[in-house]
Amino acid sequence: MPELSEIVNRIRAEGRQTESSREGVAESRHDWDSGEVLDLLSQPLLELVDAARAVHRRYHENGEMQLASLLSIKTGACPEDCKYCAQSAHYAKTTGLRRETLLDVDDVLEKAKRARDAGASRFCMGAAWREVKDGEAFDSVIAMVKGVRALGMEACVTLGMLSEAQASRLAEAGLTAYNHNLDTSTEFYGEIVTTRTYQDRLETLERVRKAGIEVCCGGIIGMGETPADRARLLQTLANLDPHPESVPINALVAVPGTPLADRPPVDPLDLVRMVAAARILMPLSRVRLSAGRRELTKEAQILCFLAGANSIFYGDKLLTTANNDVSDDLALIEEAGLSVKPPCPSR
Ligand code: SAM
Ligand code: DTB
Ligand code: SF4
Repeated sequence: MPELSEIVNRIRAEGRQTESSREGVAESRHDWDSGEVLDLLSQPLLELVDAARAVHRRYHENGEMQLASLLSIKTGACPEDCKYCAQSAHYAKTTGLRRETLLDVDDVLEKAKRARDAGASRFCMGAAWREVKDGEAFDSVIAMVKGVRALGMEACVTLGMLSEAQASRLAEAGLTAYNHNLDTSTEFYGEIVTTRTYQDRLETLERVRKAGIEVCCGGIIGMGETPADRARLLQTLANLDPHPESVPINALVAVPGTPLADRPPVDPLDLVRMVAAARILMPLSRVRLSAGRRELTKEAQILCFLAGANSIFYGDKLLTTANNDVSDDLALIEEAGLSVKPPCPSR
């Protein structure tokens, strides 16, 4: 007779599926129609959370929370007109945001090291660019990616649109993931951004995928979209094949001076619904509870974790706005009985 502990260990090992193993996931589909997704989002809350929890336990049994630190490496004066964004040049007069030049590589790596020492396993660098231009600045970003990887962290960048050749250079530098959000539904997109199209976004995502870089793609709620728009965003994400490896779910941070400054706050339970639906639709993806977390109570955050969020932005700043306090975050993770995902040098 085997020891009880052996049996328990064996059951655990059998039940455990790593996030990189994408075989045999019964729930993994890429043919959702928008009605199905809207039905899912509209389920009674506890039933939706229950269903998401079941998927989450099946594929993310280890209760690990990814801590991703975010740094704006190039702030402000962006030529795009995204209505939610503090960094658009179009609203600079009213936001008063100062334009900054690209940070030095050493400065960025020092910040990455500090984030790693505080427990972050991923370092995400954002630039307020419409697209990447070849030259000195992109060479510096390549050096930042190599440096972050050398620290044993996952590296993510979000730099706007990319060419195939630029995606390949990032892949060669060891970039783990590229963040490029679809933000909302294709139908509502034109109300939020007029300087590029949804198709432009999808094409960059294809180039990222083709270069062998993980895709980080999600959206924002609270911009005036309807439940149907939220469903369409989730449908588009879930029908990408393969699914994005990470899916950031942001609640609008209503930045004074932007056209969306006066939007009413998001109902935290709507965030729970988005997280739960994303978990069900993309069982293996890392669902990141992203911007807007500062407005949530501990209880609302824990409900999001229960519904399948297994990543957060960690550090006192997002790009230009404040984020939750790091010691509060660590206390919350401990209180919820979760553990912090260790760095994974092989990725
Ligand atoms: N310029 C690049 C781009 O647009 O892809 C990278 C930086 S951009 C700030 C990254 C993402 O942050 C946006 O796509 C959007 O989803 C999110 N974001 C920006 N401002 C936000 C805000 N005020 N509230 C919530 N999410 C926001
Ligand atoms: C994402 O989905 N959210 C992050 C990251 N990707 C780059 C950005 C949030 C920005 C929040 C507003 C700000 O700090 O300016
Ligand atoms: Fe520029 Fe990105 Fe902000 Fe849009 S979201 S204005 S592209 S920095």
